[in-house]
Amino acid sequence: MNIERIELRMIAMPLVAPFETSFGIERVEEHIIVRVDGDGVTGWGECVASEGPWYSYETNQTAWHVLREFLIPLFWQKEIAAPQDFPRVAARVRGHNMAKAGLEAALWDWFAKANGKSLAQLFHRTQTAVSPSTVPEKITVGVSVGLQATPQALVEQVRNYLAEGYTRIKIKIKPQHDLELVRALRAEFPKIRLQVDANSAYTLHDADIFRAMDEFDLLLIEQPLSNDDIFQHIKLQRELKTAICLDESIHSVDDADAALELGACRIINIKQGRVSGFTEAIKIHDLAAKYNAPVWCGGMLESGIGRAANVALASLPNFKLPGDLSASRRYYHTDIVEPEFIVDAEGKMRVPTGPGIGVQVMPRNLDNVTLSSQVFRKGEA
Ligand code: OSB
Ligand code: MG
Repeated sequence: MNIERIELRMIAMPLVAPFETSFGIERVEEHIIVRVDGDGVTGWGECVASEGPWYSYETNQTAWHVLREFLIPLFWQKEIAAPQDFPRVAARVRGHNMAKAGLEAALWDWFAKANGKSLAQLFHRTQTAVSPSTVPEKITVGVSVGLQATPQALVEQVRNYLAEGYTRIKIKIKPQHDLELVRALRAEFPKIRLQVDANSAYTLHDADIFRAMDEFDLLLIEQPLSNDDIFQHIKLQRELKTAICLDESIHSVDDADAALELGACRIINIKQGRVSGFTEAIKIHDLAAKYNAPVWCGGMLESGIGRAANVALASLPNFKLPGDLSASRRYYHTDIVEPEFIVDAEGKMRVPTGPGIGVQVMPRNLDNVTLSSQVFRKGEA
């Protein structure tokens, strides 16, 4: 891969509405955008770390530091032929999966464009769960709804999303704001596809709460217990009819193997950033298929750059459940790519077909949200 220039940009994009989870409230999304250039081709990637170490230990500052001081210099040192080779180079750095994934994503976009393929086509060629697999025109998507001031406000918010076409609703829960929310939603919408996400806010002492959820026919319960845990989730899953889905606990295909074989979960939320990139994400997708375990694509409130690549990933055959991939306007008034992502009346989203991420980065829009930037050139480090 003949890349000569890498640019990092810190961007800040105000959300259309605050997004509250058990670990805090986000009002403005700060992410790092990675741009790689070579042979007249530009690749874009988004690093999904955020301002604070709340969802994971990584922050934008640690990701920038690890990219600048370690990952970019390692990348210049080792010649690689394809994005799948990057994890071997990056493995010298322990952890910092989001930093790794940000650069890998830009390499995937660059490589796909250099080969005149869409990311979805490339991912389909890479996966081994079903072969050969073909890229669908559209995928079914869902929406992740943050904690609201009251159960009534949540019901109204969900009603609006259902009216927009979404056919799968995920709500955030936290201690004292759990069963009553599920009960209120089920009273109003008995048939919808509904799931909950606790973002690690509970312990095994709360098992009764999750046992009580069994009667509400949820698709899954996402990450109820501690963020790196497998063992306690095994104990909880044994007690429940409802499937546990792990998010925060899965950092690699090896974690996924342990969790699925030991029964810590039956479903996995795949976020490329959390697992160090699309290469590892596809490995988890393939492994889960061997266990007959469905996966779905998580989101980190990405801009259109990250969303485009996630939609391509979510088009793979074992993404059997709708992902947290919502319309651009659910997150931002103005995105940095065109065209914006839209959800149709059936709750589906088009998979981009153009080269690479298949959407155009708008330079003016990007400049408008850029807080700082730094350029790195081959031979300079
Ligand atoms: O746990 O899935 C999560 C957003 C930030 C951090 C963690 C999570 C989320 C979401 C939003 O649920 C999903 C989206 O991008 O729509
Ligand atoms: Mg989650």
